[in-house]
Amino acid sequence: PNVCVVGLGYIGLPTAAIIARSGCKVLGVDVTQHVVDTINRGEIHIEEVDLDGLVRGVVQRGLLSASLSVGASDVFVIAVPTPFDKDHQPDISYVLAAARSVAPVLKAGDCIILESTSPVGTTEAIRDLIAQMRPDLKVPGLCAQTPDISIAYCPERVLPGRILHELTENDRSIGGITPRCARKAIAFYKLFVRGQCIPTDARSAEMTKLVENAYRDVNIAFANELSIVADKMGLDVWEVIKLANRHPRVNILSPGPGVGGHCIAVDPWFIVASAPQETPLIRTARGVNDGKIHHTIAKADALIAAHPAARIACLGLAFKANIDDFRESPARLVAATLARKYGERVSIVEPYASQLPREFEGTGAQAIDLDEALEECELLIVLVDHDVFRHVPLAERATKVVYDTRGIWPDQPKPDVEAEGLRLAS
Ligand code: SAJ
Repeated sequence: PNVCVVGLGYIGLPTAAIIARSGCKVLGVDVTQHVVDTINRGEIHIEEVDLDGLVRGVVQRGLLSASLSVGASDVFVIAVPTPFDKDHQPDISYVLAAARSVAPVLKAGDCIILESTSPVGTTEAIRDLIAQMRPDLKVPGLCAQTPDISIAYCPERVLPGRILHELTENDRSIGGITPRCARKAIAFYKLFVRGQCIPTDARSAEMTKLVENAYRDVNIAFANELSIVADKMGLDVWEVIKLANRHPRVNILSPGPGVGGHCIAVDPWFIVASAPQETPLIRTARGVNDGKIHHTIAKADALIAAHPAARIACLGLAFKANIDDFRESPARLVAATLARKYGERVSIVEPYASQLPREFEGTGAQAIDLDEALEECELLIVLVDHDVFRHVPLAERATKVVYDTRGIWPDQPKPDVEAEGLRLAS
């Protein structure tokens, strides 16, 4: 089939490239001219392992091209952002705009697939929009006869840094507006997915996606709460978690400076927005994870106060290990707050950034490399578990004062809790 992928971001572009690699002719659509031009040159505007070579190859072979406007196709994949507003209400306007752009070129036999994380009911909203804009087409679920088109929801569930691998290997839930729609969508995904494609209805698939990320958020919140309790008790949370996880049915996740990224900190709110009274746990988990950022700052403050002459290195700005994605990053927030407070005493080490983000301008904080930090700074605050940090041998950090929010250096000599001011911060 000819395929049109609407939205060429972190999900849409890798998806478009993988579909093209399977031999389909793919038109990628984006609202940004720069993105369209970059891809048509065979280059990419985002960082993801191996994506550059893949895109270059499929563009050169004429299988992938980009455009500002949607064209006639057999399958339409929508992968646009679904942000939330300041009251945590989901905003599906980009999804509806994408559907609106697809409607005029639809023909009998076509299939529309939504991949964007969306509140329950969004796929039906697309269906209703198409029915309204194209009264000449029989749409699924609204007519007794065999429909002309298929509409399905198929959430992505790939992990940044492993997107190309997970796009093909992960199982997929494929929710049709009707069972026939699910079968049509599965036939399409089978072209490039090696994992199982499991049919369901659209609303269940929408909820499944939200539940996956809410599950992770709640479990990280448990770990983060434990870390705050352990600080209060003067315990090493990593030691406690390591021991507890030896139980055959316990698997506690890792505490950190908070939860970042564009999914886990966002998607739980979509469930809360649909059922505000019924979601105390999910809402509390969000609060615990956001609160962990402030706990981290307070604990760093206490440590810095206890070492008034120490030069401070913040290790990492990314929202998680080994990626160059700094959006919605708790590490970045903590580091920027410390930079504002302590100015020139603060240095930032981020091997994945070519320059410091704007909010560091004028603070006096400097970007330095890891070697400089190990030579010049007495106080190290580990904010991201990048492998390059993890691999620093004990000999190079044994004499440092360390606040390791990620637990990457279990062999670090334990600080004297009272003397370092750690207990004060809890
Ligand atoms: N984090 C912790 N402790 C942990 C695990 C993660 O603090 O034990 C933090 C990370 O440091 C990061 C945040 O959570 O700040 C999120 O990182 P992540 O690796 O858990 O997830 P994402 O946001 O990169 O990708 C998630 C994945 N969802 C699940 O694992 C359930 C991915 O499969 C989804 O496709 C993606 O969200 C998405 O697009 O929804």
